[in-house]
Amino acid sequence: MTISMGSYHHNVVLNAQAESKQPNGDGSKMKMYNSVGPNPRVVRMFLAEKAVDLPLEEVDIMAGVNRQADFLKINAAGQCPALELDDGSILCEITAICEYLEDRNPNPPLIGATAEEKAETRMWTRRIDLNICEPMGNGFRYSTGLKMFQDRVRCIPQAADELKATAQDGLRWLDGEMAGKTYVVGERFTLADILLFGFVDFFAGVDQPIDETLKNIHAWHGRVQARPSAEA
Ligand SMILES: N[C@@H](CCC(=O)N[C@@H](CS)C(=O)NCC(=O)O)C(=O)O
Repeated sequence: MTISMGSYHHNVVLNAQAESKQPNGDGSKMKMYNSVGPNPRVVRMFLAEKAVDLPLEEVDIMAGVNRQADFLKINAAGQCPALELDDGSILCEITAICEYLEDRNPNPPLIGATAEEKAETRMWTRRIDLNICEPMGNGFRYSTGLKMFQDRVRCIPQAADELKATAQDGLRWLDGEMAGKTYVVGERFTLADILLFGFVDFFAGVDQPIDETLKNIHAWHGRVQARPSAEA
């Protein structure tokens, strides 16, 4: 693929405890268009948990390269990450990418090993995405991130505070649901944890700290932060 975006290549951090493997068998040409921000990190963490070694090509989203014609040919939505498959086709949207990676690399299961486990993980992932990640991300775009996003997407600055409060409502509800659990679905570490961690960890460092009264979320955050994949 001939795109010019001042990019360079490096490989995702691996889970040191697991044996490194290629995503798609020997000779795979799969790679991921990567950037700063919570969305690519979710996929990098997912890969690290599975000890899958994948080349990353950096895209400078701060400079808006992702919104220019060359990158729009890769992802028409103009966002990162994007996964390029062996046949050159492109897969976008982080939960869809993780689903694909799980299908290609079932172990360790991060979505589930049975129909019931998979459905449970998808249920929590969807709740977290809709009730926490989306309002959190838009709350940021419409306030702290306004300068970066105002010429890229429709921004609604007057909604920012309410969106941030909505995300906090979602976190408070989840905090209650997490009582007595190690991870979001119980004892299994899953995509739901990785998604939540990617967003909460990023936005806590920007403009949406985790309320100190959310003890279960804080304890969970510490457990996930301690996993080697959190370095991805
Ligand atoms: N729904 C998308 C969201 C992707 C997204 O918002 N990525 C951010 C980086 S964390 C991005 O590309 N931001 C730059 C922009 O939107 O211009 C997904 O699931 O992959």
